[in-house]
Amino acid sequence: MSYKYKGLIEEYKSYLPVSEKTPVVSLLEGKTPLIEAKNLASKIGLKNCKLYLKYDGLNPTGSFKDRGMTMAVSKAVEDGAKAIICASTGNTSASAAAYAAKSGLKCYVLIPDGYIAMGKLSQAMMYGACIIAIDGNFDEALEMVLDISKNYPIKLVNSLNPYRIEGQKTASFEIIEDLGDAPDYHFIPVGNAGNITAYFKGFSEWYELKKSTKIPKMMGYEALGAAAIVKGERILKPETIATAIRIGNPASWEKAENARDKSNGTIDCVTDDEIINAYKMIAQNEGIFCEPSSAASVAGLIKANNMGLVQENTIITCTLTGNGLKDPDNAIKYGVSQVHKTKCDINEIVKNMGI
Ligand code: AN7
Repeated sequence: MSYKYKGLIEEYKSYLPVSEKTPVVSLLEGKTPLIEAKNLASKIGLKNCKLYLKYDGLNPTGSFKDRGMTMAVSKAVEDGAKAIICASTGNTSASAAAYAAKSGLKCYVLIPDGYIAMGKLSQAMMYGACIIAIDGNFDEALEMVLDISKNYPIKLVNSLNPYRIEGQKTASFEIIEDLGDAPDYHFIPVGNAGNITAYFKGFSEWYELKKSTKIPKMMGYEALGAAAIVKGERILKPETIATAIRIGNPASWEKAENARDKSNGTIDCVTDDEIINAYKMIAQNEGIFCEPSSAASVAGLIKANNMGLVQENTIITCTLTGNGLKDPDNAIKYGVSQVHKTKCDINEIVKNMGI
């Protein structure tokens, strides 16, 4: 019998707060590949560990946000909403705009002017969202949209919307299905802290249902210049090259600490240099192009391994949250190789090939 994939709500509906009446808005998100990364594991110097990358940049709009957005938008339509709104460092706005286009809802996005990657901005523009670029950062934009969604009939689709977390937890289910069990460690970037919250929820729920034998240690990584949870205080002017996680007051702060504590994991931070190094290593050794923020998971793994926090003979997963094509400017700036410009002359070309 043939099996046709219908998106993650259909796939996992018995684990999600949906009913027969929920009008499912789907772009066939989810079911992203879990790719074994042997070259990277050996470059990092992991001892007899199996390393897998959950490449969530292969979702329909190029990031994990689609997992949450299919739920948030389906439930918004079910509730009779006519419009949605979010603050975003880029990926949420691209995803919200796409699902709004699919469902016919109006979409408003607030972004920090000048601090979102070009691919993400181009997506929001093409999907037809109303885009408002403020002279403030993500945290200030989030305060604004919270206020607006309280005073106007517009549904908030940031990860404070619980349906977002519900949709995003399905990534953990997919990992357990692919591995046949939960991993020992799960590494993940932390920005607003919604995704680490969602993964922990997914891993916990299936552990309770005995679909896995353990809950992985949740290993979350902020960028050093935006490391509010690590430092224990709100960062008023967050700064990092990884603009997706340029967030100084994470909305799911306590929930992320809970995930860390209940799983015996850690929340730490990585420098921009460590992020760029991991970003290049992933592409160069595995042929997988993620955006800089996503590489915070692998940068975290490298740091944790160097600190002796990663045990031998274990199974490790890292989420790559967004596609590298989102941010062509940083790829070109930090490219592993450079472009050789030559005349269209065979001798010149061969010389440049270094042969
Ligand atoms: C590629 O789009 O916050 O810790 O507004 O785009 O759940 O916030 C993006 C976050 C990691 C952090 N990797 O996830 C937004 C936004 C990528 C991201 C994160 C984001 P959370």
